[in-house]
Amino acid sequence: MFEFDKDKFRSRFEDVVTTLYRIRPEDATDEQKYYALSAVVQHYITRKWLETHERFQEEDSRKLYYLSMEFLEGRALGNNLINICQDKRVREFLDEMGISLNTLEDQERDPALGNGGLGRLAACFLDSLATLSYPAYGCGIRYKYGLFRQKIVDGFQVELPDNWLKNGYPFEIRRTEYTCEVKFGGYVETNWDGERNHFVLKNYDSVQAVPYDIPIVGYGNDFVNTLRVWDAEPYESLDLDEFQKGNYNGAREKVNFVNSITDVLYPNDSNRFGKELRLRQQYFFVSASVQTAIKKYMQHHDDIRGIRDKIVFHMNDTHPVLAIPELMRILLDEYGLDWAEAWSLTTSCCAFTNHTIMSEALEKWPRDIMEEMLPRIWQIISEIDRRSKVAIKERYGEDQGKMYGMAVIWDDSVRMANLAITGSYSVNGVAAIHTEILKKEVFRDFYEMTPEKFSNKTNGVTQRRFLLSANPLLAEWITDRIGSGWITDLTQLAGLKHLADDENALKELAAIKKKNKERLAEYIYKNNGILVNTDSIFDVQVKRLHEYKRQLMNILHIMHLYNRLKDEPNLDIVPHTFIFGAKAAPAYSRAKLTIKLINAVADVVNNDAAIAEKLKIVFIEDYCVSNAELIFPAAEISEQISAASKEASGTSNMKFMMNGALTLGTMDGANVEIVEEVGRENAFIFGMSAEEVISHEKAMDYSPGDIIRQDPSIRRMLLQLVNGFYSGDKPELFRDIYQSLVPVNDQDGADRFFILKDFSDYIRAHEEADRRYRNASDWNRASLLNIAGSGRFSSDRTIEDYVRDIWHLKKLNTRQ
Ligand code: 26W
Repeated sequence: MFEFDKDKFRSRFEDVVTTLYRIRPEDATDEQKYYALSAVVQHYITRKWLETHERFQEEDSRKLYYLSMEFLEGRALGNNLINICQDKRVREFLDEMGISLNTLEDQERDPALGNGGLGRLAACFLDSLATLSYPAYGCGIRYKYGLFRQKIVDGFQVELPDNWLKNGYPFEIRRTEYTCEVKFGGYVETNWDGERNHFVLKNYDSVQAVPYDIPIVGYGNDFVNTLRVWDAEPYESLDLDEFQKGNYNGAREKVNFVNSITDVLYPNDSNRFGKELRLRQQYFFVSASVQTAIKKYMQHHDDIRGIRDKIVFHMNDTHPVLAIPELMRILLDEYGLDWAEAWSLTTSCCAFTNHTIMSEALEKWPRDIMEEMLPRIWQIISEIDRRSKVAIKERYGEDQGKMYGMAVIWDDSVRMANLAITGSYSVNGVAAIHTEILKKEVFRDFYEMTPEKFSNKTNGVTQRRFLLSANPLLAEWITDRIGSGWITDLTQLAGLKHLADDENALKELAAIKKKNKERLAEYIYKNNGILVNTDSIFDVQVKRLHEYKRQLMNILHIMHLYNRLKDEPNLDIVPHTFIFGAKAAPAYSRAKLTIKLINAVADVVNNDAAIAEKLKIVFIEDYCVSNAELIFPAAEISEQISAASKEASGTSNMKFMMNGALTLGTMDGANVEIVEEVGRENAFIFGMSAEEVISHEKAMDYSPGDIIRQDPSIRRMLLQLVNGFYSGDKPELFRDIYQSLVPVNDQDGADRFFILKDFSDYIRAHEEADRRYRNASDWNRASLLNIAGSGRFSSDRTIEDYVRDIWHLKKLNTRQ
């Protein structure tokens, strides 16, 4: 195993400081030292990266192209040092130079090229693919601005641009030699050559797709895969004619138009929006990725038909689904295959994962936008639609229901999920209950027609980042007890189960949790100016703000508890610190209002001396991957409280579990499988089941009217939303939230996500947690059993499932 040599490391580090900044090392700022250290690490990584790719060629291995609009990677320096197993040595070397590695790591801006679950899952997958030595490429977009930075101003979310590339990103390499052309607009000319039609795009706009490669380092195996993110550049950086005419804006117009394609990540994570630029982003990176994959293949092969054995394109939700018609275009128009052969190749190379059942998230693109922007792609989609309708008719005759259910084009809009399933050999959900809902509800017709395509692949998360790196105290404790095998085989955590009755071990575990709570308390004091009691229960809900995730139910419960405390100041509850972290899509006003409500309640409760510190509420600003790594190790209760059937899987639930927090949640998404692993006695489960929720939705027979009428404490709590209790001289501020819950009549669909229906059971679950927490060894025992039971939720297991059933990749062992 290679090891950094102290002196070599020091001289290289100091050389780089001087080379990059023409200053003496001792004069460098922390940020400059961060860049220099990153360059030293990148220097080492690129050699292994090159070797890995030379092996790819030699082995002619089957490769995965994971197409995703989002990769929420988080900081790279610390993770890369850990994965090349040099973190401890480098920390020592720097210590001797009077430099703190943590301080340098804190200089790095999170590459926040994603919104939430889908983007972070893609990042965990890349870490596992590299650690398991599978040849794979992440394919995405190099957004100049990632997910907005969140500032809380007077309790309200304010969005700030995330100019993460301001001072450059030390782990990317611009690969100009792989630049390719992406065509937009124009029209299709059809030429008959006596035998077949040739489709030629004319009068189109060309955009240069320039790739930037980011190394994805495997843990301890010197295996380095590539995340390739594409940037859009104009062929002409200035329109001289316009310039000569003095039309300076005109001269830059085209340039700006092209550059804007990759300017910014759309900050919506569960509701579509028909913005043309979004479609342009989707086609841009998909076309560049598919073209390059085919070009790379044909450099080492002479028969395009062999791609079925050597290439698999995996589509991370519907956003990259234009890969299907794009591959068809290349096979038909550039390789002259006939439709049947091209289709058979395409459908054997494409696979699709669905991540949500929320109807508002299922993408549909109007014909006019698609046809004008992508005339050839539109033609191919139309032909795919025509042929699939013929097949459906052959199979089911004049069954309009089936036709409507599976049509790719309907009412002049392209249903991207139907295109995905029609054009893929594999379709999977991301947790057992979610996949069952896809089969029985959302994609029922497709499942009936092609059941063999469907499978479940329960999500997972990488323990390298979310345990080894985020929670070094626990990682060391585990390694001391069962060795370090868990780092690449998390199922070995089961070896901790026998400690469940070892009081001494449980005390050590509690001490580690306490230290992590103190670390988070320090962060909260620094950023929020709030002093939290580290002997209180740390009860955490961190995820995107969305009504179906029911952060509103969480804050309503706190309001309800506060009312009880005001009525009975001596109410015997364990001191509680409720911690929230959540970004709301900028256009999602009710989500933003919920953030304001959480902060408004916090202001009142946190400044109420009468309740004697029994309750504290903290809203962590700008929730992202790097502060998440501080939060999971400190948590004791993991709030996973979505209305059952709505959360496809969840992944924060897994990160909390492997850090010893107990799940308080509904039987939704992967919570179901977490409970299967640890038993209901080591979690706090409440609320309706997915079946109950779905049947109420179908019957449209739920209204919270009775619940409100029968429970004065509920009425009191709801009235506080509109009587100024939390909004002072703006009593109407939270009216919209009040109206979303309180029906005008029993048919108006109030309380869409059944908050009031599940409320009393939610209170019961919290009271049970309060009771259990008082018995420290019982709690620590449950905490240990959650850690020990988390093995299944490693993304390594998930990747092995995908490889076994869908991708059929072979490991490529580099180490000689
Ligand atoms: C069109 C706008 C848009 C953007 C992103 C719609 C939908 C999305 C994503 C699919 C939303 C998302 O992140 N889904 C989450 O994916 C996680 C990874 O599988 C799951 O764990 C979460 O349950 C799911 O909400």
